[in-house]
Amino acid sequence: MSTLIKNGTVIGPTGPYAADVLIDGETIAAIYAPGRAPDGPEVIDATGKYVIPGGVDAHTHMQLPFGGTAASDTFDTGTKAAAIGGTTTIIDFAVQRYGEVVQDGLAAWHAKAGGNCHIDYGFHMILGGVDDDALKAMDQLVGSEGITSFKLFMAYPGVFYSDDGQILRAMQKARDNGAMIMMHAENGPAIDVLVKQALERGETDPIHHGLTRPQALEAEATSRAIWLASVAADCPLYIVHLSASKALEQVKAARDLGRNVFAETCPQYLYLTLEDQLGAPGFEGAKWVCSTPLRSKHESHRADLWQGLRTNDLSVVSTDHCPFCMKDQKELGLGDFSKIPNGIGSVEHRVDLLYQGVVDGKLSLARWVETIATTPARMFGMYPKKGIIAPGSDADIVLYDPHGRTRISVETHHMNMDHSAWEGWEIDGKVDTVLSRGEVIASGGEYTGRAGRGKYVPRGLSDYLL
Ligand code: DUC
Ligand code: ZN
Ligand code: ZN
Ligand code: ZN
Repeated sequence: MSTLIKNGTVIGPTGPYAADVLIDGETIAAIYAPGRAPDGPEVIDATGKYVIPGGVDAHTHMQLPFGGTAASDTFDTGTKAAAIGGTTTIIDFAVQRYGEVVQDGLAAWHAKAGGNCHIDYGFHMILGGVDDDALKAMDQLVGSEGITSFKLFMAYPGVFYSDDGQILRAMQKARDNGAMIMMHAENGPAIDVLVKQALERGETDPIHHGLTRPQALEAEATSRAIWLASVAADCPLYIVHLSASKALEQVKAARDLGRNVFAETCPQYLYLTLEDQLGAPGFEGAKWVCSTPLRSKHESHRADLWQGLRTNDLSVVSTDHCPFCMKDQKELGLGDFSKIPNGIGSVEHRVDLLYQGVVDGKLSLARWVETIATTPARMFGMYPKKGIIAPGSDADIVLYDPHGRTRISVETHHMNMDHSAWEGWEIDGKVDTVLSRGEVIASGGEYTGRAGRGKYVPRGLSDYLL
């Protein structure tokens, strides 16, 4: 079956251009100058709309077991919400727990996601214990499982933490097999000292989560990860959820030296602040507990992050979607902020929130599409199947209405959360129609997809390998 998306403005890597996009089955067949396409196919009229590649969210945690509970979105609820918000591919994180065989961890995540996703998905692998077996498993995952990126944690001692020796060994292996190392860069042992001291002083409410995770400990870990990667012959390194100016300075300095270092940020760090959390009554601040934490509005973090997106020192915007309800989940940390499960859910809103950056003059249209779709696809070996409107690519396409408005609220969102970190926000722009592999799965606010239609995407090596 073929479909023609007509009269729209396609946003490509070099900017906007008027074109008609012909879809044949699951892929894009051709791009025509306006009005030049042959008659025949069913037409979707995109007059007044931007035609952009479906969003690629390279960092989500559906149903992640964490903090004595599990992230509240399943692969079903979370990928449906993503789809409605214009994201047509996610890369979630399979987890190897301490002491577990890496491949067993991966199999568990395939079991959770398989048959339940509304959109296509891939996996990164979190290594919970770098040893000889895990290093061998890295080769196998890169070689035959389509998993070409491995996340390590410098934070969370006793949960996910790797020490510097383990990190170096994993980096050396990644240098050999072409994989990307993704780093949660916060100095966990130092944070744990600050947390213990705060609790001993009776500082138990949610705001102390952020206050015990100062930017120095993000910058130090970022710098250490960059230096360790240099010792591993410049293994490709991707810093996840970068939130702080001084961490960005480390990435920038490395990139200015031509180093193979990349970073992402997330909508929460571009918009929300520690003061939003501080202003919330009682335990409400728990809604904004995530790691890395929100930063103070009195420092230059948000402006610096937007600038980093413009200069490509920040390459990608992903969500780190890791939702927990207040009831029975965030509430685990009543009386002890360190027991609040960490995470904010925004997989449904990333495309819209970043479009607001275009309206506010902080990003060009091309850069918007690059940071939310094209670069994540290229960074993680899904390009050109994903992330671009081009002949041969999957017909994952969003018609975006620049004149629409989006109101974010728990009343209307589709994520399985009993609150929103963005409650009441009204922003410019609106997702109008979403196609995933040629199928219209959302249009005009109506959802028409189904669980199980999303497919696992085995990934290749990063386009950004040196
Ligand atoms: N940060 C979060 O906020 N949640 C899950 C894990 C992480 O690193
Ligand atoms: Zn992390
Ligand atoms: Zn307090
Ligand atoms: Zn994460």
